[in-house]
Amino acid sequence: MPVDFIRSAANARKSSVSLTRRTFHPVYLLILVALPMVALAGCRRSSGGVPINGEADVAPEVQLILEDAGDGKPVIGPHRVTITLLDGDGTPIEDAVVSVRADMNHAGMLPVEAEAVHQGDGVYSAAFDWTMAGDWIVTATARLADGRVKTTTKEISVAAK
Ligand SMILES: [Cu+2]
Repeated sequence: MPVDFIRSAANARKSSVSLTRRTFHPVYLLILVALPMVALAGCRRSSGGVPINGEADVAPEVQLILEDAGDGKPVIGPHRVTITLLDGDGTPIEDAVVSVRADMNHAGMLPVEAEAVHQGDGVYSAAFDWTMAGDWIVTATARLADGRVKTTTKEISVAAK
């Protein structure tokens, strides 16, 4: 009986040791895998895709065309995007307040924000600086004269100089 007890205690000890050994490694692996995922999730939440300033698109008939104003090869530094606003029958909307925000697709970056200026014929232009090479999510938000909001996002890849 005492021998059995000692044996089973020894076995229990053995198995708990091997258990710790077995769980030790995967836990670290899990942390290694989970950390970047958490960082990515935080980044997605803080960057584009969804209405960035919490404003939903409530003007489905309005067309908002967001374009890179350059030669299609944006590089780090000063930059412009063009926003064209048309109503349901294609008439330019000239009295909207249009703002642009750009977030990088990774965490830890400050967004870049700019107000767009109307150039005529429903075309608005916004100037800002790309502060880093990489993938940016640009959100254009137009507040229409009737108070409704039209918003869209576009991904723009910026190269180093
Ligand atoms: Cu960045």
